[in-house]
Amino acid sequence: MSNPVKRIAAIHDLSGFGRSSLTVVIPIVSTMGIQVCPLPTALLSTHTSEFKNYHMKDLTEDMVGIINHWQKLEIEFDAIYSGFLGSPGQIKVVSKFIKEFKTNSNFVVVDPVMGDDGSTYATIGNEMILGMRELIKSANIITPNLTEAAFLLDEPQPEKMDTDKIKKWARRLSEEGPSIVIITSVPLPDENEMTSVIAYDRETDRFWQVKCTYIPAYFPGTGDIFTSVITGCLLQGDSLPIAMDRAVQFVSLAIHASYGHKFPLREGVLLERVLGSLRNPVSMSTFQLF
Ligand code: PXL
Repeated sequence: MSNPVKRIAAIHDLSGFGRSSLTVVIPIVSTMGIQVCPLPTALLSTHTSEFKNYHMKDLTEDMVGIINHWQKLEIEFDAIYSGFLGSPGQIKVVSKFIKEFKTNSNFVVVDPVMGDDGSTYATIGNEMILGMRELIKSANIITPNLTEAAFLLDEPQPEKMDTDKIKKWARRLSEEGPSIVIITSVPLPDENEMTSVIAYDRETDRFWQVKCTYIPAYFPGTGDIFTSVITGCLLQGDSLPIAMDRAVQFVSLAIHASYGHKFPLREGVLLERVLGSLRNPVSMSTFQLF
């Protein structure tokens, strides 16, 4: 019997303040009509970007207890979606969870949350990077930003990106396991005011690109917002390029709705002001074959 509404397991931290991870994943995926079952990886007072002296508790042991109970209940998920992980040891727990809950009819999205803008987040060391390189092997879809793609491929952080190089990177990441690789924050060589998202779909051997205006403001949590919308769209039956378009448009809308206000960027985008737009049908798309 299929679930009356689609259901995902969401493996992310719960950061109380700052609009990232579970505090954005749950409202976004729920608004898109999909049930979210959180498997929290860590409990934090805030996310780790631009906040100091935050409280953090690793929840690896609790994860094992939750997974054991879910197995006894024989819960089935339509997708498994992981993001920020609390410690290297936890990556093994997540891999085991994926092995046990992956079926022929669901899919696994791994957002290899490790850093942005050329550097890692405060809690991400070399062991976490090595662990993420392993974890992406069990994913169907991965959504690194350009910084994370470089860490996954053990490449130096790029200053510039050309079409050939980004295509090679996406193919190489796909060879590790995921059949769909979506890379965000890819600069465009000749267009300074624009940025882009590119995707490679191994089954069709096609590349897709969505361009958008670059806004010079770093709001933490936008990567989580992006991948939450992608996951929701694919579960709703959208094609990959339409899912990319909707995710780019939603993140852009959230940033635009926030940018003109005067509040610290570290508090994240004003998600609550734009969440309802996820219920609108797709009315515009700008994707291109690439
Ligand atoms: O948005 C990614 C993210 C998730 N979780 C925690 C973070 C960050 C980014 O800073 O610190 C705890």
